[in-house]
Parts: sequence; structure tokens; C-alpha cells
Amino acid sequence: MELLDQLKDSLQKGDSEQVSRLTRQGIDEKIEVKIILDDGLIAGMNIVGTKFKEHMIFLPDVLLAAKAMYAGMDILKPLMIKEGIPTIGKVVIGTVHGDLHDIGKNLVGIMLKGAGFEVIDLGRDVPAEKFIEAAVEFEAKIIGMSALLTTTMPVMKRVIELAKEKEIYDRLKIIVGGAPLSEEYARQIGAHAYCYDGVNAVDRVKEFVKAK
Ligand code: B1M
Repeated sequence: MELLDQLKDSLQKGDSEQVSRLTRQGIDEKIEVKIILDDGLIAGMNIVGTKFKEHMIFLPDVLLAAKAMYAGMDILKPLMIKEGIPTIGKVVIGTVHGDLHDIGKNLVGIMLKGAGFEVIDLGRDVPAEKFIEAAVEFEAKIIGMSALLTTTMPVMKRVIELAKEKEIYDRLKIIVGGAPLSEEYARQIGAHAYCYDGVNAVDRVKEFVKAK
């Protein structure tokens, strides 16, 4: 079996040790970090999601897979963050209130750091008010929100309403992302951009910072 297939397979089994070993092996074999991430770790996690949806696996299996995903990401992280790049702007990032899914948000954070942004990561299950308070406190140019549940998406709308109420909406840009979101939803709630992955988030944030 090819290394990336083995990686996908080990991630699905929630075998953190194998995922770490194969991720290291991939790096040693000079496979691009993006390929290891996209075609190994994320591809494996997508299969986990489908199986979970179809009731072929259960929540503890998903948790184990998430743990294994982190084992791989921990190894890739230093390679994704280029050293010594000056800060080109501050981004406050978090997963919205009620939502504990933070793998995608963390990936986006790593990519933004790698692109030279200072990332203030509020974590997961973040109340709407906290996004606004942090953006004001750190004078952030960007607020980035992640949601993976259809039930938590409305929290994003609340954050945007609060930003308008506190009159900071026009001073910064708000980006949103997460599997259930869409360009259309982002537009409806007044977000400045919908980002489908970390690379796209970096591109959009760079555009916004340049345009200022
Ligand atoms: Co849950 N879960 N989960 N889960 N989980 C989903 C999201 C689900 C789609 C699974 C399914 O049914 N197929 C489903 C949601 C259904 C819905 O709302 N329509 C679901 C459910 C139902 C639940 C629970 C309710 C299950 C239960 O308890 N019965 C529960 C909810 C808990 C809560 O949040 N309150 C729950 C729990 C969990 C775990 C804790 C076990 C675990 C999360 C662990 C963790 O994150 N620390 C988990 C996982 C792992 C998943 C799946 C399998 C994988 C999510 C993931 O990490 N993907 C997921 C199914 C799936 O998405 N395939 C599922 C990999 C990650 C890299 O992708 O997060 O999409 P993603 O991020 C991408 C892009 O979306 C984008 O860039 C990232 C990189 O490419 N992006 C952004 C994301 N955020 C961004 C922000 C940006 C820009 C881009 O700017 C700021």
C-alpha cells in the first residue's frame, strides 16, 4: 500500500502512533507537506465523516481519529510555519459557541501564522462577545470564525451583528469557514468572505490587508 493510503487508513483506525510514524516517513521521503495533509490526513478524516454519517462507525471512533489527526498535525505544524516572518496583521480566530470542532480552525490558524500573521486563537466554544472583545483589545484587522454544525452557524451572524453594534464592523474584515457553510450563507449574514480552506483563508486575508 502506498504511504498516503496507509496514512489515511491509520487515521481512520485512530492509530496515533502509526499516523505519527507515517507522517514522519512522508517528510523523510520528501512528500510535500500539503500533499501529506490533504491526501493523507484530511482525506482520511473525510472518510471518517462519511462513515459516521452512515452509522458505520460511532462517536468514540471519531474522537480517536481526531486524536490521530492531531498527532500528524503536530509533526507537520513546524514545517507549515515558516520561521522569522514578520507579522503583517493580527487575526482573531475561534470556533463559535456551542461548537467543539477545532481541527479545521487550528489548521487555518497554522496556515495564517505560516503566512506571517499574528494569530490570537480563542479556542473553541467561543461566545460571540469574546470575538468582539478580543478584536478590540488586540486591534485585530481580521476576525475569523469556524463552525462545523448547522446548529452553531447562527452564532456567526450574532458576532457580525455585535460588530455592527459596537461600530467595529467597518474597521475590520470578518471571514468565516467550516464544512456546512457556503458563499451564499456568508453573504446573507454579512461576512466579508467565505473561505473554503486554509490556503483560501490566507489568500483572502492577504487581499484584505493589502486593500487597507
Ligand atoms: Co462531529 N460532526 N460532532 N465531531 N465531526 C461533523 C461536523 C458531522 C458533519 C459528521 C456527520 O454527521 N457526517 C456532523 C455535523 C452535522 C451537521 O451539523 N449538519 C457532526 C456531529 C453531528 C457531531 C456531534 C453532534 C455528534 C454527537 O455528539 N452526536 C458532536 C457535536 C459536538 C459539538 O461540537 N458540540 C460532534 C463531535 C465531534 C468530535 C468531538 C468527536 C470530533 C471533533 C474533534 C475536534 O475537532 N477536536 C468530531 C469530528 C472529528 C467530526 C468530523 C468527522 C470531522 C471534522 C474535521 O475535523 N474535519 C465531521 C465530518 C466531516 O466534516 N467530514 C463531523 C477535518 C477538518 C480539516 O475539516 O473542519 O471542515 P474542516 O475544516 C476545513 C474547512 O472547512 C475550512 O478549512 C479547513 C481546512 O481545509 N475551515 C475554515 C474550517 N474552519 C475555517 C475557518 C476559516 C476558514 C476556513 O476562517 C476563519
